[in-house]
Amino acid sequence: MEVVKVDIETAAPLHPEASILIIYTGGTVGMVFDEKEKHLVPFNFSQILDHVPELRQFNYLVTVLNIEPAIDSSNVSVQDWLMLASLIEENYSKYDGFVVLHGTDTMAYSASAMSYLLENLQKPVIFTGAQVPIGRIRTDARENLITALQIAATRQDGKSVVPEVCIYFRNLLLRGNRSKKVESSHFDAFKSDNYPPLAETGIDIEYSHENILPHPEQALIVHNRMSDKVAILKLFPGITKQVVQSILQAPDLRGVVMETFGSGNAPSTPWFLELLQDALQRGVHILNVSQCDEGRVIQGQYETSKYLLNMGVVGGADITTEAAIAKLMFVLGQGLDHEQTRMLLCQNLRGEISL
Ligand code: ASN
Repeated sequence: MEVVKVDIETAAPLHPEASILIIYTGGTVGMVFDEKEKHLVPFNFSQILDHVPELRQFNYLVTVLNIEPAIDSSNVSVQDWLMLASLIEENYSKYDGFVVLHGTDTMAYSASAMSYLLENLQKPVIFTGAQVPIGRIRTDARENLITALQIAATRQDGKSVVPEVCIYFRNLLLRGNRSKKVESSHFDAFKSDNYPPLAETGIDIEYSHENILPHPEQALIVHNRMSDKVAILKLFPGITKQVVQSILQAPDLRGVVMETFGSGNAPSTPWFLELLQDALQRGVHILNVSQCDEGRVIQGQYETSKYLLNMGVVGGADITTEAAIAKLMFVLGQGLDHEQTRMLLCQNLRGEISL
């Protein structure tokens, strides 16, 4: 993998309003139609002004870091997340804000992962992308990119207005670790059902300051470890012992996001309880996340979740599955003992849950 730097000629003022780093990772946003091959191919980002000539009007200094080869976001890996976090670390003092162009399919996972890796973030890291490639007339890439740049550049009293990892898409600025991709064809691809938007855009960009995380006092800490010894176990009526066993007894497993029903309920069949108990006794952490997009896990509300609480399954409150798996990978990567790991899993680390 290679990182190629391209400086973009915007209005190039002597006194720029802000300096922004765009990191182009891949995804539909950066595609054009290859007439010869008859399929979508990544375009060379040095030509971005041909596709978004409006960038010339900005009083910002804009630099693009192009990740080559571009990543279709279905291929994004833990290594890519760590690389992205270290690129932001290396460039943190040089820029006022960061825009990450990323495929939409796994953007909510990547934004969640980044929220954990970048602790005490004081500057915006805005993920965006597109449903229609930048080279097409009806693309949504242009509007998404332009507004993401404006949000990344917005400051008040010398401080960034949104010191968070966010997703900006269509007309919503959402906290990254509260977001989900909910649409594969319409332009309003992301939702955050359990947390209000941080801003909505129309004629103006209207920030909901009360929903935005406060500026941290401490300096940025960039973490560089995550564990991939994790799994997601999605329950469904009729799930068999073999399926649950194959997940909970996977070699080296350290953590499981268990997607349960309603407010955190699961079957109470003896073989299921025994498999859970066995995994917990082997030190596997189990994080209970609801399959419902709204509401929260309340272990103990029903009999079918009370035993989970008693066994030591961690209630995930209103966390999304995307944020839960990223949190598990992050927390397990920290090399803490069992109890400390469990405590971190219960805590609200980056605004991902309401307690
Ligand atoms: N397959 C693409 C991706 O996630 C979809 C997109 O960006 N709209 O990389």
